[in-house]
Amino acid sequence: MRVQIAIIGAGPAGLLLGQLLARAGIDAIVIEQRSPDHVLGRIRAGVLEQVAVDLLDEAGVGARMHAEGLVHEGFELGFNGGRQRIDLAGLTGGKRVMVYGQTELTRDLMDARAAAGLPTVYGAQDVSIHDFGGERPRVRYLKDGVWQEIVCDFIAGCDGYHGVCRASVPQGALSIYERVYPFGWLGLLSDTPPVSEELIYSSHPRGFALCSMRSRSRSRYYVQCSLDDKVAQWSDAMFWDELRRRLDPRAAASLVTGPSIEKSIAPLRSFVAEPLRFGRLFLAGDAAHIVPPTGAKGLNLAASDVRYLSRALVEFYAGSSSGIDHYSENCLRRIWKAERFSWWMTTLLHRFPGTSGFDQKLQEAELDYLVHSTAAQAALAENYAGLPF
Ligand code: RFL
Ligand code: PHB
Repeated sequence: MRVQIAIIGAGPAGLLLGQLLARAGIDAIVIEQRSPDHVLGRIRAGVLEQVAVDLLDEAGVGARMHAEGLVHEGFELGFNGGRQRIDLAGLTGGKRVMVYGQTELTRDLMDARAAAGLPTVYGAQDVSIHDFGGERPRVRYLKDGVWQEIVCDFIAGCDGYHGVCRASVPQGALSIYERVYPFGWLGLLSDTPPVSEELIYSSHPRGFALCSMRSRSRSRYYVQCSLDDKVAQWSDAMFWDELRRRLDPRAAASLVTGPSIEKSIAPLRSFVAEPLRFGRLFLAGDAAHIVPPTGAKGLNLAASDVRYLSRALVEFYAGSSSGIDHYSENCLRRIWKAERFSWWMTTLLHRFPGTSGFDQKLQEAELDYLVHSTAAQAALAENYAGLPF
C-alpha cells in the first residue's frame, strides 16, 4: 500500500493531524496498536487553550465542543484556607479556556474520520518504522495474523511517550532533557456536580489537590500522592476525605461526593526529546515531550505541534520545504515555554518530600506575591490561557 503520510498513533495528535491533512487533500493512514474503546477509556486532559479550540474548528470537529464544552474565564488558587481568583479574561484582554474532556474530543475526531471514510487501522501489532532517512519510508505491522507494509512520503510519530517512533531514532541523534517529580496524581472521576464553577488548584500542607470537571454533572478531582501508592489502596471514601482536607472550608463544605467511575495514578514528569525531525520522520505530541499536568499544557502542546506539522506538509506538497525544515525549531520554542510554565506551577503548588524550610518559605512568598501583584497574576494568566504562535 502507498500513502503520502503514515500517522502512527490514534491519540488526539494523530487523529487531529489526519483530519487537517484530509481537509487539505493529502492522503494519510492512521495506525494504532490499541482498540478504539481502549483509546477512549483513558481519562486525561480537560482544559483547551483558545488556539487549540481554533484548530479543532479549522479541522471541522468543533461543533459538539462548542455545544457541550464549558467556557471558563478564570480559575482559582487555593492556599492558607482561602482562594485567589485568576481572572484569565480580564488579565489577558479577553482570553478564555474551554473545559472539554480529551475523551470527548477524541471521540469527535474518531467519528469525523469514520464519517469521511478515512483509513484507520486499530489493533495493529508489532508496528515498526523503516528507511525514514531516505525518500521511501516504510511502516510494517501485523494485523489479524497478516504482515502489512505501507510505503509513504513521510511518517508522523504521534504514538505517545511509550511509542515506537522516538525509540527508532538512531542512538546519539536525540538529546533528552528530563525531570522526574517525587510524587504522582491520583485522579477520580464521578457523576457528581463540580464543587465550584471554576477549577481550583489547591496548595496544602498535606499536598496539592485539583478540582476540575467534565460537565455540570461530572467532576474530575486529583490529589497529590506518593509514587509508592497503588490505586487499590485508595477507597473512594479515603479519596474524598483526603480531598476535603486539602480544600478551604467553604469548598470542603460544598463538596458533593459519590461513587467513582474511574480512578488512576499518573506519575509526573518533564521530558523533551530534541530535535523533532529525522529525515522523513516527524515526532509530535507526547512522543516528543511530556509536561506535568499542573499547567494543563500536554494536549495543547500536542495540538500546537500538529498545527505546525499540518501546515508544513501542506506547504511541502505545494512546492516549499521551508515548513518541514523549520518544524523542529518552531515547535521547540513553544514546547520549552510550556515546559517552563508547567514546571513552575508544579513547583509552586506541590509539597516536595524532604523540602527545606527555605524552599517552603519561597513557595509561600511566591503565592503571596501572586495575591498582591497584578503583574504576577497577568504572567500566570498569559501562560495558562496559552501563548500566541
Ligand atoms: P497519546 O494520547 O498518548 O496517544 C498516543 C497513541 O499512540 C498509540 N501508540 C501506538 N500506536 C501504534 N504503534 C505503537 N507502537 C504505539 N505506541 C503507542 C497509543 O495507544 C495512543 O493511542 O499522545 P498524543 O496524541 O500526543 O496526546 C497527548 C495527550 O494525550 C497528553 O499530552 C495529555 O493527556 C496531557 N494531559 C493534559 N493536557 C492538557 O493539555 N490539559 C490537561 O488538562 C491535561 N491533563 C494530562 C492531564 C495527562 C494526564 N495523564 C494521565 C498523563 C491529566 C492527566 C492526569
Ligand atoms: C483535568 O480536568 O483532567 C485537568 C484539568 C486541569 C489540569 C490538569 C487536569 O491542570
